[in-house]
Amino acid sequence: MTETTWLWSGCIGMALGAVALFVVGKHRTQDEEGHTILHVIVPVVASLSYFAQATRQGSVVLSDGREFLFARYVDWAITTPLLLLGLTMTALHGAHRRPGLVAAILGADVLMIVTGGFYAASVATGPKWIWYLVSCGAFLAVYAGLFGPLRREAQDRDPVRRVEYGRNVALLAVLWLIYPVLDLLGDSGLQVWGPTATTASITVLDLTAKIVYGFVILAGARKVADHDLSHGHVEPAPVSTEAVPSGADAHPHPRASRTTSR
Ligand code: RET
Repeated sequence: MTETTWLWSGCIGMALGAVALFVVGKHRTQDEEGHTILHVIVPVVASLSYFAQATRQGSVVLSDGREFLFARYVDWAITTPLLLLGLTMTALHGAHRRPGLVAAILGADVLMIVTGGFYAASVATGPKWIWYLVSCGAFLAVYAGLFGPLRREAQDRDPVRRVEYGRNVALLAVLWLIYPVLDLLGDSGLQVWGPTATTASITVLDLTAKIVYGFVILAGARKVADHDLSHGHVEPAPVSTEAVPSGADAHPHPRASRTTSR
């Protein structure tokens, strides 16, 4: 298969995956609705990025003759924060809690992708490896957030959420670890293999990290929603939540929140 065929496979695979995730996704609670929306948007963005790459609108030829597929990094800059947002929603029972922590994890992630893009676009060797190291530093900061404070938050929640978070973060961490290795060995880095092999392996990995991972998350979100609904402490998705003062219980019983006096 040529590089372009791989790119078209990514475009079509992501589009079909988005439709499948949309069909299986449910909206019974705000949490479940949030996960469904996130895991449909992610492959839609990726499909468009693969379209741009396949039609050569999402790439430029660098002065050393390599092709820099910048649409790949634009895709990752949008989709990786969305995937992490899903994890924070599970750990925090809604991403509105600890906004500073959520912003730190998502901010480090965007920094990782942007500096990774500069690495891939570098022609001069010195700056290239500095960008790579900075990107890896930001990657470590993301992992520190996920396995430190966010995991502690998940452990303080109900057993269903705790198990969901543990499984999801482990799967995400393993899949994401492969990206810097592939990009290092590919044509942006040590050039152990060429552009076609790089694109082929990244396409397969992307489909796994977005579509397969999306199915796993939506199945888990269904279990969490079943648990929440059976305990009766969630509001249905279309009902808006009331503002919660800092430090107050963010999930009072629906009836209790209605009787709160001003
Ligand atoms: C780069 C190269 C520089 C060093 C590091 C990288 C990490 C990239 C990652 C990408 C994840 C992408 C996903 C996309 C699909 O959903 C930029 C390759 C650390 C972790 C999950």
